[in-house]
Amino acid sequence: MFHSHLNNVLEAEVGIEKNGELIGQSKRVYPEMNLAGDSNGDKVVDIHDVMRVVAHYGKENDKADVNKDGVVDEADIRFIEKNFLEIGFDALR
Ligand SMILES: [Ca+2]
Ligand SMILES: [Ca+2]
Repeated sequence: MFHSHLNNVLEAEVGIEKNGELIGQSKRVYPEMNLAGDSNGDKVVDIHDVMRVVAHYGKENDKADVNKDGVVDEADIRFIEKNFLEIGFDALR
């Protein structure tokens, strides 16, 4: 692994072999979007992120401000709700 490179690794099959024939397949992955809501940076969107947003609700807090609009509010809760229990590729499993 090189320094300054991201550690994220995603293994994905982009084609399936069926009866000796390769069948194409495409997958779209949006790691950044999938992890919107991870306010504590542990690569998992869960109750701890909700608690952080609630603790800073109505205030300025860079980490709890998921959508980076300058205030911690309902919109940030919605991001967590949307991605609840999403796990990052580089999360400890
Ligand atoms: Ca988290
Ligand atoms: Ca916000």
